Amino acid sequence: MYNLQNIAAQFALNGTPTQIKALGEGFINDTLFICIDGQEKPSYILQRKNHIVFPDVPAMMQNIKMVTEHIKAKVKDPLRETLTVVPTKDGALYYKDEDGNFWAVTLFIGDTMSYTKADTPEMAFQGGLGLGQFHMLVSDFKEPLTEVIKGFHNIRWRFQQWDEVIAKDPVGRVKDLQEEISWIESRRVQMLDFWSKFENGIIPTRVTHNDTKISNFLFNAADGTLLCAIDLDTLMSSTMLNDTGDALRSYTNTGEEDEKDLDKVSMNIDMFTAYMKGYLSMMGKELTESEIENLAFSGIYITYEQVLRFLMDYIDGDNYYKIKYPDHNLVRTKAQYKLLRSMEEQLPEMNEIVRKLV
Ligand code: ADP
Ligand code: GN1
Ligand code: MG
Repeated sequence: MYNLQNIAAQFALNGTPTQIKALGEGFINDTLFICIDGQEKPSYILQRKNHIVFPDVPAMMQNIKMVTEHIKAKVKDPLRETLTVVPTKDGALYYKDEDGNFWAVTLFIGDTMSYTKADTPEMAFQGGLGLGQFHMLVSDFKEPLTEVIKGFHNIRWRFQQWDEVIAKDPVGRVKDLQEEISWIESRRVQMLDFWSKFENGIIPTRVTHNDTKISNFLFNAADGTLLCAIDLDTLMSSTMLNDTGDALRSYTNTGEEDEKDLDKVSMNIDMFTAYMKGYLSMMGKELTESEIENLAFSGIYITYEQVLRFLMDYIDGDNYYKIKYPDHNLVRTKAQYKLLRSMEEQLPEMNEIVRKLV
């Protein structure tokens, strides 16, 4: 479909590309790896950045460049402990092809593992450490960052999109989804109340990753320790609670994000404890009281938002997320709702654990 050799040739690669093959499970971009003649392992990651989802890819790449340079100045192994953007031969951070597609290259970080699910509390602990370390590394980053996706975790903005999609009902799915829609509506006020605390400045603004599911982190293959955060497309200024929230949604789930057998889906409190232990060991002293108070709730907030986004995309006719079968977004909605219910039931216990750890 694309002339990948020609695209790769635009970048300042060290050597001649042999294989260029698809990799990864992302829902938004197309991710490939590039092998270089004479090298056994892949050397680069090539991505077609989704310019419908990210309307300003150049600004997004600039965010990534600035933040990764900031991190590189602080870590021991700058080529492994964050992404390295490989420029084009002209020195640009991306290449735009004749069809208007945007492409970017980063160094492939080898001897690593990536996962879609955490299997042990140790993995969750490592995940928490990794996010805590990422937040520490960017805590003194002061340049303004472009808001690459408008209102990404802003539930007020999401409700605006939601109301429009429901009113439009472009593929006639609303009539069969009354129960699912009520899951969203019954929590609307509660979620707006939470977001108001950020809007009012009670919860502070920081540099945040905004897409902290487990597959967006690399683990060291040798010993299972966490190496670094990747998939930096959604770097923005927001609340760190987006990041703990999305990580809890991912690391504590006993099932897959799109599990069909809902009996397999719940929040595992031991994974929660392990994740928080890791995260707070890095960031515990940095957080404000308002952030600490909302740590456990952040999982509920982002899981709720994810239920809304999957359902909204289903109602909209599946335009945003890549799907593997026709009702995939509805399956995702139901699985994430089951997780949300499980988190809601365990919220008092989660809050108690955070208090003890702090
Ligand atoms: P998407 O935006 O589509 O989610 P990601 O940037 O998360 O794409 O990449 C998808 C997968 O590719 C990751 O989960 C990881 O397994 C792998 N990957 C991405 N970048 C690198 C890298 N620099 N080094 C090694 N593996 C990577
Ligand atoms: C998308 O790109 P990827 O697969 O890492 C999405 C996240 C969702 C996630 C759900 C830019 O992440 O917000 O939480 O899918 N990214 C974007 O798994 O919308
Ligand atoms: Mg990803």
